[in-house]
Amino acid sequence: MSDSKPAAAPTNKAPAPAAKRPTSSTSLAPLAKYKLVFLGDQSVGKTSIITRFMYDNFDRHYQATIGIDFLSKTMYLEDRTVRLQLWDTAGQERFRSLIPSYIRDSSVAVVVYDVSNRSSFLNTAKWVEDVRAERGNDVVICLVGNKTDLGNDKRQVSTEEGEERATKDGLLFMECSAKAGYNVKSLFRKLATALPGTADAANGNGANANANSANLVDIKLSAAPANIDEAKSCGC
Ligand SMILES: Nc1nc2c(ncn2[C@@H]2O[C@H](COP(=O)(O)OP(=O)(O)OP(=O)(O)O)[C@@H](O)[C@H]2O)c(=O)[nH]1
Ligand SMILES: [Mg+2]
Repeated sequence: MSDSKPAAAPTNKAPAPAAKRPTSSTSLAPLAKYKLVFLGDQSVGKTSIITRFMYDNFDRHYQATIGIDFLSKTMYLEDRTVRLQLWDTAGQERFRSLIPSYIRDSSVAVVVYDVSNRSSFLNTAKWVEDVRAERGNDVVICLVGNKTDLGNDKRQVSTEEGEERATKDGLLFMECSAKAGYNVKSLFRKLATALPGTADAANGNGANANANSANLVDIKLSAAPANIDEAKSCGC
């Protein structure tokens, strides 16, 4: 039995010199960081999408984001590992002046609307305009219709209309439900796939670079089939 092996006797031997230990310079390579900013009207579900992705849970009680929240997550993709820095902005009008500097510093903008609220969809034009004004075409923009769980009777924006709008404006498109956990992981996989190949721009030292590292949370995503979250039932 393996536990019959005698315990190692205490020794006064000095540890092997560091120079003789195996080293791997590649393991010290910095992780590519990408900044993603979440935009959209009040209450469309920006925080809920992020919370579903980070912690796989959902809170049906609305707690408005005050100012800007920051979270970070490491994603293990097939060919590389990336750290996503998620900037969750407040949809409330009174915080609007804070947002441009976060857009300026992000390589991805996620513009969210509520499929049961037509005006939130129409207002995405303004959010996309704000992103283009700060970043031109040097940015990935994804249009996201949230709250698909509400069903067709509550819907005010069809999937086709959302898709059409995204195609016309050169945006990625996805519908999801933070509540049901539908398409949320797929959304982040889509965003990760669309990230620029180099992290240089995203590693810049702009207005957002001084985020408190105490807020960083690394969660390992296990490899999952593309549609794993689509079949998940609502756990709320
Ligand atoms: N039915 C349904 N409700 C949702 C969904 N996502 C969010 N909600 C609810 O919508 C409300 C607003 O969600 P939040 O995630 O706080 O919205 P937000 O966009 O972050 O709002 P601000 O921080 O004010 O900009 C909350 O009551 C959520 O529970 C969803 O997918 N389906
Ligand atoms: Mg919020």
